[in-house]
Amino acid sequence: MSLRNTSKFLSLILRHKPSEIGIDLDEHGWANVAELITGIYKKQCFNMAMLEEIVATDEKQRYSFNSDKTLIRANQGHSIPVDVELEEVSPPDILYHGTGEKFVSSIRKLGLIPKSRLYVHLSKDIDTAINVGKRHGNPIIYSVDCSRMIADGYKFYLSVNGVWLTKEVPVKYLKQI
Ligand code: HQG
Repeated sequence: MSLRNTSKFLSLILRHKPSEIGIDLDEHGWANVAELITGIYKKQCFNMAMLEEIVATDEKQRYSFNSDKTLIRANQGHSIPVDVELEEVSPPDILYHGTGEKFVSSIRKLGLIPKSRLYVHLSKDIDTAINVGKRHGNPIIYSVDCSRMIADGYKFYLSVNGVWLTKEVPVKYLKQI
């Protein structure tokens, strides 16, 4: 398996399904590195050097080690309920959300909801949002009126790898652009 595919597998384990290799995450989303390597090794050749390379070279900086590299977690994107100690940060006036055309009619009714993840993911620029949207087909971009949401008491978080997160975005704060 290529390192890229192993990275996708790591994302499945650390965000969605640690049971796939028989491990657990703690309440802050940390997996024990020794257990993780042993678990992945049962499926494919894997070692600490490969894990370190994935973490260092991941284009979205999806993973973090703790200081002595005995623990590892995904920085965001989870579907399982863990508290990765996200920082609550005041957002820019406008953020963007890229999605697929097929979701538009539902978004018009319900606004943005996290679906299988813990948060709605927002991007700081349109280009990033287009790339996120393309994962779901023909991309559609919404702008999110964060200044109004903040004034109305909504909270925003910034993951350590720069993804903006919020619990939901009701329709009135969205504009298709
Ligand atoms: C859509 C990637 C119907 C939502 C990216 C999205 C991101 C609705 C899809 C991160 C809806 C969920 C997350 C509603 C929202 N009705 N559809 N009311 N509200 N949706 O993959 O934001 O590579 O869970 O628009 O870069 O696409 O994995 O979320 O299209 O940061 O690290 O439901 O995943 O990062 O899809 O992507 P996803 P997302 P990674």
